[in-house]
Amino acid sequence: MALNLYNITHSYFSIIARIALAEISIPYTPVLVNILNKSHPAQFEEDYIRLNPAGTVPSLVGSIVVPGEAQPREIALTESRDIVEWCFSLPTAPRLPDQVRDASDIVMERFYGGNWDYIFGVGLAAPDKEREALVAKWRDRETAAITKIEETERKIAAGAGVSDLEELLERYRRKKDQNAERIALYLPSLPPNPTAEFPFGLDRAKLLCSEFEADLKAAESLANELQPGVCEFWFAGPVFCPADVVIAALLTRFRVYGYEGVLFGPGTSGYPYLTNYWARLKARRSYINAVTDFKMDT
Ligand SMILES: N[C@@H](CCC(=O)N[C@@H](CS)C(=O)NCC(=O)O)C(=O)O
Repeated sequence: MALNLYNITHSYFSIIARIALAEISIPYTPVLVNILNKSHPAQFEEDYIRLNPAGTVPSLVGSIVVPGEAQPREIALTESRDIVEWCFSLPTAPRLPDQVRDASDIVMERFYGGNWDYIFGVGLAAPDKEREALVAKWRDRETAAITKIEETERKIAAGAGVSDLEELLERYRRKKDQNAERIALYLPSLPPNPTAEFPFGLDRAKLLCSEFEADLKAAESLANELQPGVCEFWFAGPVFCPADVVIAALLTRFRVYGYEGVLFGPGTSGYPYLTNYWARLKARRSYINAVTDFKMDT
């Protein structure tokens, strides 16, 4: 068995996994998990939740022949961050200078740590017109979880001889609770109640762009320090690294939400470093392969 990437085209975290895999030229078969199917969300299917206890995409599962290793490596990675780190840890990945690795780790921690969802996820994804859609999606997932909980409880009561039913039940309950927590946490501050610290939609995107502009200036300095005369730099210095993968996915979000023209279009010069960086990201082979040209058999 080779590697299967369970994912869906437009999911943020799936994009992260695909860019990382493409960047290190790791072959894989994309397998669709239709998390958007309202009546039968595929992340709730028993076989999928057995594979990924959190019932989320992406998951990277299978085996891979790694140069220099006698046996194929078996992997089952169910967190996008783990997938990125794993790709960049392979012997075929470029070696990252320590300072680049450190700078990249800081970006990764900002992106994934603590309240990432609030800063990079929901807050960005919730301009006024999306509020209802977002809430409806959470409610649909809650309903799906309840349906699966009831179905699994019935199977257990009927004495169905499947050994992992209790474990599956626990996973469905966790999914239901997570959804409820999300709704309780985010609903009160969704538009029309943004705060100055956490504005929504385009204002949030602008706040992030200002931060990224400063990050890129620092990356340019580091690139010049490590490789004097280097003409290209990435998010954490002279080498493309995990930080670039997550920022590429985030900037793709900006595009999906229609912010690209306002932020980076002709005549706008608010973020010259970021505008230039984004153009280079989009022209990169891994981005074209994983995002622009990505197609999956359904
Ligand atoms: N921590 C996970 C988060 C993955 C995640 O939330 N994926 C979303 C799609 S972008 C998902 O599968 N949502 C479906 C659900 O939560 O039921 C990772 O980084 O891989």
